[in-house]
Amino acid sequence: MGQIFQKVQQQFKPKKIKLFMLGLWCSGKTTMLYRMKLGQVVRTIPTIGFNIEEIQYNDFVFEITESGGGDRIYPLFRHYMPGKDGMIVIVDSSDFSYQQLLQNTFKDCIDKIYVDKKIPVLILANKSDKCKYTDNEILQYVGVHDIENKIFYNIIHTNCMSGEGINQAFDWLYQTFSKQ
Ligand SMILES: Nc1nc2c(ncn2[C@@H]2O[C@H](COP(=O)(O)OP(=O)(O)OP(=O)(O)O)[C@@H](O)[C@H]2O)c(=O)[nH]1
Ligand SMILES: [Mg+2]
Repeated sequence: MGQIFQKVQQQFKPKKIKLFMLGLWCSGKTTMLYRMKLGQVVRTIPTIGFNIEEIQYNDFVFEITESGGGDRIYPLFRHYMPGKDGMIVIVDSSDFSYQQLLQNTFKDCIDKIYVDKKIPVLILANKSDKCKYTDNEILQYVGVHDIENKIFYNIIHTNCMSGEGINQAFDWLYQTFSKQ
């Protein structure tokens, strides 16, 4: 009886998906994390250390980690990756500075967990209210084309202030991880 109860409980237990949210300084990581968690805009200061939150969506719990840093810290981001199921890459779509740093960090993070199965990566073209670039330019800035054989990706335009794109982002994550 206990075993049956345990099995039933297991079936209704939300599935936990662990994601690392990568982005350069001021791209809107912390604002996005709390917009996703609380549905409201929080006032942020540059993050020292990291934030981690669990967000329930249907029968999934997305555990999202995002970290502050700087050019000397980003190369260490790969150490956040073990145990992660996928990534969210958040881009300030009005500012394409430090492309090499972003691309190197992104590639290192993917290499840290890639074995033989494509890793789901959701690219959030954030600050869509100020966006100056096409989807293809944003994907090129992030460097997806260099690692296309290792990732399964999508791009969604978001605006943390209005909430644009956030439901779509959850839908994509849900659908993607439901198939795994
Ligand atoms: N216009 C606009 N501003 C945004 C948007 N998202 C975030 N911001 C602003 O961008 C600034 C930086 O946001 P943060 O969330 O602190 O950025 P971060 O990536 O966590 O920065 P670090 O912690 O320094 O790495 C803040 O002033 C936010 O209010 C957006 O969609 N549109
Ligand atoms: Mg922050």
